[in-house]
Amino acid sequence: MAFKDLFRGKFQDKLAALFAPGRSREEALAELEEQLLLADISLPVVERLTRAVAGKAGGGDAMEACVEILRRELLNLFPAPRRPLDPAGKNVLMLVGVNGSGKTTSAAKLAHYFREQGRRVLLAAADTFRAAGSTQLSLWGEKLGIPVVGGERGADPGSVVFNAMQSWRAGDHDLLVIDTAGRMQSKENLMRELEKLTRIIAKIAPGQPAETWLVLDASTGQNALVQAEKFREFSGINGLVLAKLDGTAKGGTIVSIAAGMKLPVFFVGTGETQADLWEFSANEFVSSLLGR
Ligand SMILES: Nc1nc2c(ncn2[C@@H]2O[C@H](COP(=O)(O)OP(=O)(O)OP(=O)(O)O)[C@@H](O)[C@H]2O)c(=O)[nH]1
Ligand SMILES: [Mg+2]
Repeated sequence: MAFKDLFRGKFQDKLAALFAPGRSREEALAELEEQLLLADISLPVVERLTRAVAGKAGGGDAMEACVEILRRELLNLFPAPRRPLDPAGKNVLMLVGVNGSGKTTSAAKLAHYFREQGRRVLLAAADTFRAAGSTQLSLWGEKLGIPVVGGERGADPGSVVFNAMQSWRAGDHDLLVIDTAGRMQSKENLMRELEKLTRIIAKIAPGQPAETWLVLDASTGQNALVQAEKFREFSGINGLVLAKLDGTAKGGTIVSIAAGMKLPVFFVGTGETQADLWEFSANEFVSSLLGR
């Protein structure tokens, strides 16, 4: 499924009915508020959006005017875009997140994506916690023809990261993509482990990881903000990957996170194969949400 088609026919049909002729202004605004909340946009953001639209609702061509105000306000919520990973540089990208959010799949997809862009990519399977954690990424590596540094189950993830950093530094790779074990943001000891991984990386290569991205399941809803805050505290995340966007009508999570955390969304995942990864564009996303 193409990224721009993800939300087609979901939110915008409701939007069309909202400002139909004959509706009262109060009715339309109350319903807009409800629809935005149902799309999983957080209450403060919804209030801000409806306030902006409130000035315009009612009257003949109100619909178009409202949509344009909504578009402008939604776009304003996103932080200014930044290009991740200087193509000429030698970089480390680490993926973190709660259990099952889509890290391993995203690591494989991203490795594939950047390899297609001409980068020489190395993968590190630093999930030694789950029995299948390292195997899963190794299988991806075989399928994609990308080397993977792994470790035995129960091994110290720090040692996997250390080994991968050595290969990356010594070898022909310019991008190291590190997959980490899933962890609940409330588990302090596991969060400390992440802090340790970051320290190991920075010690070997100051300034790295250049990117640490939180992989979020797109259907997470408001808990995403809590996750983002904790992972930022322990691993200094500076970007987001939104996985499983194909399984949800609730793209609103993206809006809430963007507004709340001021974190750029770099990629979205829309399926289980390496092709199901899209570079995120706030413009395309908002157009898709509004259906125009
Ligand atoms: N439909 C869909 N499924 C996805 C997507 N990304 C991942 N999945 C599936 O979601 C499940 C979990 O994905 P993983 O990549 O293993 O998640 P993880 O974060 O590595 O999980 P842990 O390592 O256990 O924390 C798998 O069955 C994936 O195939 C996506 O964008 N769309
Ligand atoms: Mg995993």
